[in-house]
Amino acid sequence: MKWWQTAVVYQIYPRSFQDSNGDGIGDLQGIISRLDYLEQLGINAIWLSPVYQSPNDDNGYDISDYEAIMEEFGTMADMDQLIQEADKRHIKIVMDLVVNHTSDEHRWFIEARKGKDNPYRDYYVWRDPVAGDVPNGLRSTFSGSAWEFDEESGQYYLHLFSKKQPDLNWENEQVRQEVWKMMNFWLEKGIGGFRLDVIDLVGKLPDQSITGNGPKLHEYLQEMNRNTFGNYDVMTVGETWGATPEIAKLYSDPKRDELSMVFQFEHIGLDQQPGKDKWDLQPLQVNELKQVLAKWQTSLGNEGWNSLFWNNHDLPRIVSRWGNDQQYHVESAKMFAILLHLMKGTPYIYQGEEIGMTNRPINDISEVADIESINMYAERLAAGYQKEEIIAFINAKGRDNARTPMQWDETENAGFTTGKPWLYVNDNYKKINVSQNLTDNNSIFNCYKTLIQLRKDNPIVVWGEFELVTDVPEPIFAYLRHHEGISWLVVANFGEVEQQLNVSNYTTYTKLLISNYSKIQTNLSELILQPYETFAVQL
Ligand code: TEU
Ligand code: CA
Repeated sequence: MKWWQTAVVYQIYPRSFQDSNGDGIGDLQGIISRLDYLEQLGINAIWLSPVYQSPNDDNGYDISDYEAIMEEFGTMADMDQLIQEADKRHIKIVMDLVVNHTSDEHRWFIEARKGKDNPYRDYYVWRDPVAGDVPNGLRSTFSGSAWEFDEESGQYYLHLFSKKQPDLNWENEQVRQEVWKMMNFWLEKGIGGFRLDVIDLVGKLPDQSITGNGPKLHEYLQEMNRNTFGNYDVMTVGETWGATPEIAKLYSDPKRDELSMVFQFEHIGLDQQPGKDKWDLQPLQVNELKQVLAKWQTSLGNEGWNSLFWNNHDLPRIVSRWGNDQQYHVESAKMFAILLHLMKGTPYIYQGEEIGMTNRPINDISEVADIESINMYAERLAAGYQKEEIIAFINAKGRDNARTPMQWDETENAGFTTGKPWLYVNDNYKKINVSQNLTDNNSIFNCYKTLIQLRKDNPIVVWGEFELVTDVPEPIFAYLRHHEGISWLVVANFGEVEQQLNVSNYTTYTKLLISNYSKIQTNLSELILQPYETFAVQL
């Protein structure tokens, strides 16, 4: 058994969590001041989005020095203090490791750019023009070609994200050595592990237009494990878009000595038109969601470990996306919490999720901060889309939705800052905030807290076998967990109309574990479920 199998992780996006000095930007001292709150919630680890030195073209995911802290966030002394203060509360700090690319302002790239003979040239991916144009059709996730022309040397460099995020050349052994050295610098500080940004891309073969899951990917990860965290009791979670259960086993089978687990995104893409971009939506089919999540729950066995999440800093808020953030705000937020937290795997809570923070719609592109949305807007405008249409895409899927400042209380700027926040605060902060959640026994926060406690107290939550209940109407998501002769049943009504059903011939139960309605179900063979009604019982 590993500590991270029983843990609950909380993701902090530092820029938007808590400002301590009134400059409108969240910082490390701000996080330290909120550790008691996180301890009260009951989480065991914090995944800290990047805090390294960065020109912030992509909010810290463009790193110019891996061993320095972004000035706006504080100092290395603040970082050391955060690790210590978290440790006092039995909370580990998991660092974000962004090593598919650096910033173009990183010393390595500044050198590399000086010319073909520079010793750092080969740290990055350079190619000659083909017929006076880009080497091939590879596209950047942030719109446009993935190749940027460098006038001085007459070559192109590869950037799968922004042009200020040149891709590192992992085939160069020196690059790998530099990365291991940097990782050990952090491990020696006593961190709790790493979340590995777009790690599926590091084995890329750009000439063959292969980006994800390249042939040497797992070789590199085994080398990384041996040279760095393999020697520590830490957790590692890889961000792997496009992973199937078979691929996830390659990463997380304990026998292979790679990672603890991966983030898979199959469920997250279900409302996207197949083969199209993230902006091109289709309605979610609850049956598909059930199938996909059940498949992941049952297919890893002992050859892998699941991560469980609905939200992160790249995704719209789940309560706005697949729930109802108005009439059934509390009910649907709790439904997502209960459904996910009673599954098998390590749950991740994204800041503000535990109080039901919602998307914040915009009216005009001038309100947008995120490079992904800004670039997409320009590209689709040029392609003939209407402004209103593109704004609707951004309101549905834009990353700023999840990045608005944390709503702490009903004072100005939601208690996030005494200055001008770097990104607008959601207008609903007077209603949706931490202080309100802490005073209300039936709050979303208290639902999360109860779920975390259930996980701590009941091995069935961590280890139990998962079984999907299939003989139910489409909007009902029901499953069983089984462990050492005990069974739990979780039932959720994903819809906004009342549902009548009986589940799997059960009539009674022995214990009600959690529910999001105050009226309690007594007879399992005659259930009448209200909109988003969700409960869990021990049979
Ligand atoms: O995200 C990877 C990634 O592919 C995202 O950009 C994703 O495609 C998009 O947001 C879908 O909604 C990671 C980080 O989580 C993200 O914040 C970074 O921008 C990106 O890598 C580059 O480092
Ligand atoms: Ca600040």
